[in-house]
Amino acid sequence: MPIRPLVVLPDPRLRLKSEPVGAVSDEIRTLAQDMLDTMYDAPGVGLAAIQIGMPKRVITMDVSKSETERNPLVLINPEVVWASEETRVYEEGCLSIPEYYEEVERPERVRFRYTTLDGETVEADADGLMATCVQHEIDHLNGVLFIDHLSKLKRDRVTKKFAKAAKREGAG
Ligand code: K1U
Ligand code: ZN
Repeated sequence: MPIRPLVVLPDPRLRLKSEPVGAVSDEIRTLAQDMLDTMYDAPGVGLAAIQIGMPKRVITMDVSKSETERNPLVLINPEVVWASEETRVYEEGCLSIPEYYEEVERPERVRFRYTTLDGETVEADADGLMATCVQHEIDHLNGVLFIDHLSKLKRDRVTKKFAKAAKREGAG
């Protein structure tokens, strides 16, 4: 299955609001498989479709600790339906902002609803890395990046660094 190139900051596609998926078609099944392959190859624990240039509300995740046993998840049209008042801080990374990590505060636990590849609507509860990851990925579907949760100073610094690198590569 093809590994797709990752969309990286400052690509404006990362700021798009992704479109809801209607019926689960073969096109969506292929997209989900390509996303899983791309996520495992990166490697990452999550991926949103826009990170491979597809503005559709699809995310993949695998937060299992084991390197030998995979637990792939495909979430279509995911939404948070409840979030705890308690928060936790976790050092996040993003495949679209390579090699940059910062602590982000988010709700500690969430309940989320999504459609499966079988077209079933389900709800699930998450805590720990799973809760952090599903919120990070749903943010991507709304054009929000984890750096938007940081101070303006930090956000501006990293944005400028990636803009400069892109300009150098373009000139190169
Ligand atoms: O959406 C993305 O950019 C993927 C991102 C998801 C994420 C990471 C950490 C906290 C919240 C969301 C990543 O997967 S970055 C890579 C990463 O965290 C990782 C890579 C290999 C092993 C373990 C973690
Ligand atoms: Zn990300």
